[in-house]
Parts: sequence; C-alpha cells; structure tokens
Amino acid sequence: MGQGRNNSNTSGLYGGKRLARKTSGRYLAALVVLALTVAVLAPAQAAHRAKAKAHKKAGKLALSKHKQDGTLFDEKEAWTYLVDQVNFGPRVPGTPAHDKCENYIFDQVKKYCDDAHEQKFTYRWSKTGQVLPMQNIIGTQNWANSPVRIVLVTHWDSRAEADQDPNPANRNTPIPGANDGASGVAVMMELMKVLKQQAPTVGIMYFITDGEDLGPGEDEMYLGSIVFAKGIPTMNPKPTYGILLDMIGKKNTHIPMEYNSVQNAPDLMRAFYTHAKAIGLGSTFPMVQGDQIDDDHLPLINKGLPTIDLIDFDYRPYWHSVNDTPDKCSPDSLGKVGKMMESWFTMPKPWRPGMG
Ligand code: 1BN
Ligand code: ZN
Repeated sequence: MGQGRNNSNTSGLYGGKRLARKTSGRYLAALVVLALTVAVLAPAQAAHRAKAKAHKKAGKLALSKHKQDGTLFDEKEAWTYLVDQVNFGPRVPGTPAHDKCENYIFDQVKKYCDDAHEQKFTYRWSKTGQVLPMQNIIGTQNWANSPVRIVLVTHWDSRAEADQDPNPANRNTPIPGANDGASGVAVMMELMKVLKQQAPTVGIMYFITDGEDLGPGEDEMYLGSIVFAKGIPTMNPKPTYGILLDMIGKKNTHIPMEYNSVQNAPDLMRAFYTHAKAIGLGSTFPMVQGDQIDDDHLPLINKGLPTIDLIDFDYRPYWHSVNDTPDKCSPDSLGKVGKMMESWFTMPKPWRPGMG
C-alpha cells in the first residue's frame, strides 16, 4: 500500500496537464463509487447501529435486574442445577446416577474454581456388605492469600432408603433428594460461578461431601465429612470456620438458628443472622432457636473447625421420603440463600473470630 501511493505521487509531479485531467477523472469516479457505497450501506449501517444499541440496552437491563439487590446470584440458574441433579435419579453411592452426578458437579468445580480435586474413599455398607466407592468433591477460590478462609459444606449424595416415608411400601426405595441433597449443591454451583466474576473478599473452599445420608443408622452417615475432618488439624493454610448448607430449598424456607451451631460458634451465628436481617433476609433467617441437628458440621467441629449448620428441618412428611421432589422446593428459596451467601462472601470487611 505504501508503495502504490509513492508511485502515483511520482506521476503527479512529472506528468503535466493530461495527467491532471486523468487524475480529476479518477477523483470523479471515486466520488461516484463513494456516493453509491454510502447510499447502499448507510441504511444497513444505521440498522446495525440501532440493533447494537438495543442489545447493549437489553444487556444493561439484564445486568441491572441482577444488580438491583447488589448480587449476581441467579435463582433460575440454581434451579436448573437442582433439577438436573434430580433427573440423574437418586445419587446413592455405587449407582450409575451417583457416577453421572459426580462428573456433573466436578465439571462445574473445575470450570469455576482456582483449584479442584476429589477425595476418594470407600465404605463397606453393613446393609449389603458391598464396598462402595465415594468421592468428596473439593474446589477453592481466592484461598491461599486470604486472611479469612471459609469452608462451605454441602452433601451431594442422596439417601439410600426412604425410611421416613408415610407409606411403608416405599421405605426400601432411595429418595429423589431434591431438598435433602440437590438444593445445597445447586446453590454452591451457582455461587462458584458468580464469585468467579465478582471476586470474594474471603477465601472459599467448596467442600461437597459424599456419604452423608447412607444410613440407615447415624453410625453410617456423615462419612465424607469424617474423612475430610481428619485432615483439618494439618491443613495449611488453616480454614477459619465453616458453613454447612443442608435442606435449604424448600418452598418459603425459614432457617432458624440450629442449636449445635449456636453452642459451638455463637458469635458467628449472631453476626451471620444480623447480616441477613440487615440485607432484608431476616424472615428467611429468623433469629429464633431451631432444633438440635446431628449433621456434617459435627465432625468438623470435633476436629477444631467451628462450623454452623444452615438447615430448615421442618420438612415432614417429605423428609427421607420418595416425595422429596422439586415441586416441594422453589427457585425463590435457592435465590434467597444464594444471595445471602454471596453477600456474606463479598463483604468489604469480612467477619472473623474476635470481631464479636
Ligand atoms: C440432615 C439431612 N440429616 C440427614 N439428612 C441429618 C439428620 C440426621 C437430621 C438425623 C436429623 C436426624
Ligand atoms: Zn437426609
């Protein structure tokens, strides 16, 4: 291109009148082409600009819709994650549904966490004598250099037997686990996605545990949590505290202050529930005492990590029944819990022990 311009300049300098006429003829032709191009392209370009403007406006609207309450958490996305898990079938260790769901969750953890791994273990189940392969799925965000490091816990397996089903004929059947299993995972999956876009002010370890609900006795529950907890004393860097999400997807959920959590982490519980009220989620997280629940938080507490259990245990007659299905749950409940967690993890001055 540079060379072409040099050549025409040379002609202009030494070519005389004929060359000037030729040049003005060329200008005329170029002007005609330009005019035609403008005439043909301008309307198309204007239409394109209008379309782009409309897209931009729509994008801004979509963003502002999420941002209205200052959070990015999308309850519809979380709901899809819940339904997808239930559609695999009951996620009972040793079944194909369990394998498929493991891949589904682990893919998301690999995509959105800085670091992802599985903690594999086996358990010989007294009911069948079978040795069951199990996997804790673990991912971290912003972990190594954060002064406050939070282990966010939920279980991804579903109970092998509907032993609380009102109908005795169902009591050997595995449960769908929409609320008891899929709800906590759904919130975590959406949370790790939004916190990849908007960095948390704390370090987060997503600990998605297996074998919580094998049972039927409590001596065969919380299996993944027990395996994970063994490593807590030697973890480097050390986690600061833990938060467990369990059964948080029920329609119109209310999550009172679980008793063991208040006993073991009173300051954290007070701070968490105070924050919920401050951001308008006081009715989802009412400051009233709830039941005392044995759950995945106890093995962690026993190994020195204060951990609170956010659980709505008021779920009869669906709890541990074949009727623990998505129609008992709602996107709204997932959204409320998700927004609370997003807000907690992005606080400019994160809560830490000693802050009161
Ligand atoms: C929570 C969800 N749990 C099981 N599925 C723990 C639990 C065990 C709660 C026994 C109450 C009684
Ligand atoms: Zn359960």
